[in-house]
Amino acid sequence: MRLQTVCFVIFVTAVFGADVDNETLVTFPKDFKLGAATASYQIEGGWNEDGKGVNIWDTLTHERSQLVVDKSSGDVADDSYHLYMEDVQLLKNMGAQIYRFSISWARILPEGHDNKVNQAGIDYYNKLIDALLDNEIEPMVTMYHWDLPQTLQDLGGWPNRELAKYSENYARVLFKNFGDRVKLWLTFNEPLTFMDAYASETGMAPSIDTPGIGDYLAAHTVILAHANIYRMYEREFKADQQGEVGIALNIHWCEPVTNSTEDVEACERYQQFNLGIYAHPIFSEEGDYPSVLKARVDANSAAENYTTSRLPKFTPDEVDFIRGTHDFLGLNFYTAVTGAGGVEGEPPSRYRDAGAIISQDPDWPESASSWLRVVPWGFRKELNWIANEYGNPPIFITENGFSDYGGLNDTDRVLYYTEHLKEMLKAIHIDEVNVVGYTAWSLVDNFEWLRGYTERFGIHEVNFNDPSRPRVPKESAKVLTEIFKTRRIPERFLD
Ligand code: GBH
Repeated sequence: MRLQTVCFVIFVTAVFGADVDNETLVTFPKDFKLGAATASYQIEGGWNEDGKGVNIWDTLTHERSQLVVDKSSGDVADDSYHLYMEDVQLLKNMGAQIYRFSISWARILPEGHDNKVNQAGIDYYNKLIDALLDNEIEPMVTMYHWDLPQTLQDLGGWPNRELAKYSENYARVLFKNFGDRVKLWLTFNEPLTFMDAYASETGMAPSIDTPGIGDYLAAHTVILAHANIYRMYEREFKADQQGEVGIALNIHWCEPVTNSTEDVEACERYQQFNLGIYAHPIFSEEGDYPSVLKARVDANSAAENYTTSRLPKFTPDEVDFIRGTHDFLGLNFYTAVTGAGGVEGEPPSRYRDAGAIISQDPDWPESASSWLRVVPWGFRKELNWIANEYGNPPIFITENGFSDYGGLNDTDRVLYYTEHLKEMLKAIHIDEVNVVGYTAWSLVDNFEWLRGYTERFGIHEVNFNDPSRPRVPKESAKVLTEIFKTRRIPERFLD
């Protein structure tokens, strides 16, 4: 940020920031959008119905089911392929303004390529989108939430750079068919998570063990794919459709274990290696990967006797092409970690390249998920870090949520939501971070990837033993309903 801007921001904050009254502080801004989120493979089922092609999660759950803790699959899941009207009804009951869902690539393009479009897939999403709009719920569409068509995996998956072109062709089919009604698009969900699917043979699909190499190749293709899609929308659709295109990135806040320079810098590197790897090329003014990422991967590669760096390079033209390809930043925020200076992890690996010892504070409250502890203040800090690093872009909270082992009386989840929303409102009203919307993860209990149906993130309970998959509101759904309808944090949750 330029010095003038910094001074202006300090001045504005000093004059207005401190002056937020208590009522404003717990109230959502007028245009702020509230709703809930899901993803295709986690809820749809209908895995082989009406011409859908096979994707990498079908393959993993069918052929390597030992990787899923309860050996379950998304074959039926919440059966939203048939029961989508029930999902719409839940959203309507809650007073949700927006629903974030994802489209199954292989349901639209069974073989991954755009030569063959599956009309039944188009019809399904048309029905869902129309039902949402009939109920005044805005659709927000994720184009890719991890369910890659198997045919494209057979070509190498994301490390194959041709996928940047195939993604653009897929996205064009979506804009053509749905862009008249869908105005909010996310190209990718959590590329940080699915790049890791190329760093371990027991990780998410496709579970390929090429750490420190395949994961960086995947990231590189995804960034190019995102930019291709954004630029193609600009050229071919934007004037007509007037929509917005973003990307959903995930990050944990990193709290340095001490305030020593080593620990503070370790957390800074953590942010750059996990968020900056995607956000810097797209959202920063200078573009390209963060310099600390380039320097460290290049140096480690040389030290490990690789002639060329394990981190692919963008050409100057590519840097310019990618820079600025955003209308907003989607943020999935769940938890925090602690960071200390030091190097651990096997060479080669992204974890080792980052040069930070990452852990969690045992005092932070737990959830059912090993990685998720409850650290609401980390949310406010992360939002400020992003606003400061990338010039305060519009941020849409695309995911935020808590896991337990099930049950309607989910007091811990209620507390998770109210505390995180309060921290987010402080970031908005006191820190003037430009947060524009929030979708809770998740509308319904669903297939939690390698954790199967054991860890529950839903605000509605689903009985997966009942063929009719009944959805029942948990306490958290009731509290969020109250929040969505009153557009403020209820008095009883304020201290
Ligand atoms: C999101 O990922 C996903 O977008 C969503 O589909 C998912 O259901 C939701 O969160 C809840 O998990 O098992 O210790 O190896 C959140 C980021 C990245 C968290 C991968 C879990 C695996 C940790 N996730 N991570 S571990």
